[in-house]
Amino acid sequence: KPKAVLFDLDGVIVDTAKHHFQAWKQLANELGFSFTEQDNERLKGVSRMDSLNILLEIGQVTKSQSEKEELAARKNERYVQSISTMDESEILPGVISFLEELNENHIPFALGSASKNAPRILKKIGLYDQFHAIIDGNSIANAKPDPEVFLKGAEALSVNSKDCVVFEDAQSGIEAGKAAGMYVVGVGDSAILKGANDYIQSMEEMSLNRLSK
Ligand code: G16
Ligand code: MG
Repeated sequence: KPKAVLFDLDGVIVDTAKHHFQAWKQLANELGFSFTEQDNERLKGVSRMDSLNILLEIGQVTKSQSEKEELAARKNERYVQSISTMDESEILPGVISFLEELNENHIPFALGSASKNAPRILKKIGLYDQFHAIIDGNSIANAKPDPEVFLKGAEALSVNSKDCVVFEDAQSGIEAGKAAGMYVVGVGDSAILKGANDYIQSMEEMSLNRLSK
């Protein structure tokens, strides 16, 4: 049984990838190139500025630092606009009942997200007060696959890394969890996500009983 659980946000608790995708796609189109859903896979779990750098590389476009800051801000404004109507109906299946099971068993849980918008999103879906700690893009210096986000989560919950379970839908996040010395559950396809300890297609498949085995 784990002593603490760390959740990624985008792709695990809520599906924000589609909103990120639309905002990045619009930016790419304005810069004169196309951006596909397959391209978008490379941005999952990656910080905003690193995502922009990947996008510019795909379009083979070079920009100065100040131009990049303007482009990242423009993308974020649209993203924030697009998630403004989000509510609890967008919480992914199985999340609420698993959080209830953790509460019943007095197992604390924290958020470990690359997103600077994480607190805003948690408030929108009504889960902000549930988390015992929130480590997000504002609280870390090193983005996933660096383990910092999850190490800080374990520290905030006063639990050893080896007693933590991480839920992640991105390759960079799985690597971050493994580098932190944690047990990592990949949410998604094991053919795409490499190196996790266990795989589920959705949180509906998760239970403390499964983790105890
Ligand atoms: C998320 C997404 C990424 C996004 C990043 C930064 O991370 O998966 O696609 O680029 O946050 O988001 P923002 O621009 O809101 O700061 P995670 O770690 O929650 O999956
Ligand atoms: Mg994610």
